[in-house]
Amino acid sequence: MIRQLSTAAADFTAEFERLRHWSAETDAAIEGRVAEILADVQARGDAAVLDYTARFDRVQAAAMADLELTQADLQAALASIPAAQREALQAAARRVRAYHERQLEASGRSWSYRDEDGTLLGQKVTPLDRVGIYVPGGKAAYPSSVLMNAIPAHVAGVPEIIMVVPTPDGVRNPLVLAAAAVAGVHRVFTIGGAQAVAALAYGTATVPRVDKITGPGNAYVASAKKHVFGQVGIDMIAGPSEILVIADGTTPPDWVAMDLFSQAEHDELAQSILLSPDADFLAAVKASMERLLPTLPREAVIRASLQGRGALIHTRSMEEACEISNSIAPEHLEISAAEPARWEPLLRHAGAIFMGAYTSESLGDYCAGPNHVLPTASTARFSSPLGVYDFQKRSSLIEVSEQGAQVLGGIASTLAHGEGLQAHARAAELRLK
Ligand code: HSO
Ligand code: ZN
Repeated sequence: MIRQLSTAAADFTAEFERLRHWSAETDAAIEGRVAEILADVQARGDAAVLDYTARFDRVQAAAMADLELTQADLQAALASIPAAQREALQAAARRVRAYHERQLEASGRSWSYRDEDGTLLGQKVTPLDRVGIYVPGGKAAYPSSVLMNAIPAHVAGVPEIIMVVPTPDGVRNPLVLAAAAVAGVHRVFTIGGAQAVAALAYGTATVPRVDKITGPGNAYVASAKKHVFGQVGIDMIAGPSEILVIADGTTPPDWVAMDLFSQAEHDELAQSILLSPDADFLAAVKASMERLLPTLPREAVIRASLQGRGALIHTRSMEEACEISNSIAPEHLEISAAEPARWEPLLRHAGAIFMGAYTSESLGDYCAGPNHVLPTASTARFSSPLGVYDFQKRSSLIEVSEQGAQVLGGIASTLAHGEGLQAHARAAELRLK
């Protein structure tokens, strides 16, 4: 069901490299199709979006306005779902909001100072004017992802959050719409695919052009986001989900087995890896996996994921497990150990670090508070979770005093002459007394 490796084995490096390799093969056919759709929406606007929505989602509408939901629709969806679901969405939203409000306070505020000449220098932080959130329609329609995208935008102060969500055959997902109500989404259009990304990126008569598009999607959506990047901002192109667990052998094996399954059940291409220096524990987890897997409805997806990209790795030590984890830079990293704080300083690259036996990754997916939109495919080496900062931008502020102009003018003038730029030099010199 899952390969077993040992760092002490002679073939470990080769086996490990094979495990690490994953290519998001870009399908030329998809790229070409997406380029056509984008160009068509850019040229024909609403009419093109309506045509594609009729063709791909089998939803006929006379006008784009008919594909926009009202706040009353969202509230009706919220009222329609079971009370337990509604309360869980609200509880999750409160925690996610509280976390992102801390993020805003810690790193999302403007600052400035005056130097010794009275010159003011600073950084002004402003929210984006308008953002678009893509929500997939089919099997990957996660209400939790609506919260994770919209709440940081809301906390950042974005005044217009526009969600697009396809409704194949006109079927709406009430949980997704309820989550949009809870998260404070301002407008919702029931469109999807590359045509929805194009509508958000270029704007149409009905869909306003946004400044940034976030949210997951299928290969067409991912390709469309790549194409429009530059015209608008995008969050990231997320790959399949990944979990890496480092265990010291003190966690119940069933817990670890289920945590590995939890990401494997997202996708046949998801990756689940367990590292432990305790061989008996690895065997116990393997036994748990064999016993528990047949009890899960998504058994087939999990099995394919584990067979394809999963591994149980016996390491020489916890330190070595941490090194291997750093070389993978996983999206989710569980340090399932009695003293997680002892190992945490050794962990440098991960989208999110879950510490201790009680911290199942799934709690982070829904309601712990931090964002579940995380860097995948080793990009945690250089990128961060989706956050308030993704919905803000920074402007530098400079106000030079008369005295400051005397000091800076000399420096700037000298450097400008060095670059052969007379107007620059004279602009600085004119202000010298
Ligand atoms: N683990 C997924 C997020 C998610 N899980 C949504 C359940 N629902 C990506 O990190
Ligand atoms: Zn998940």
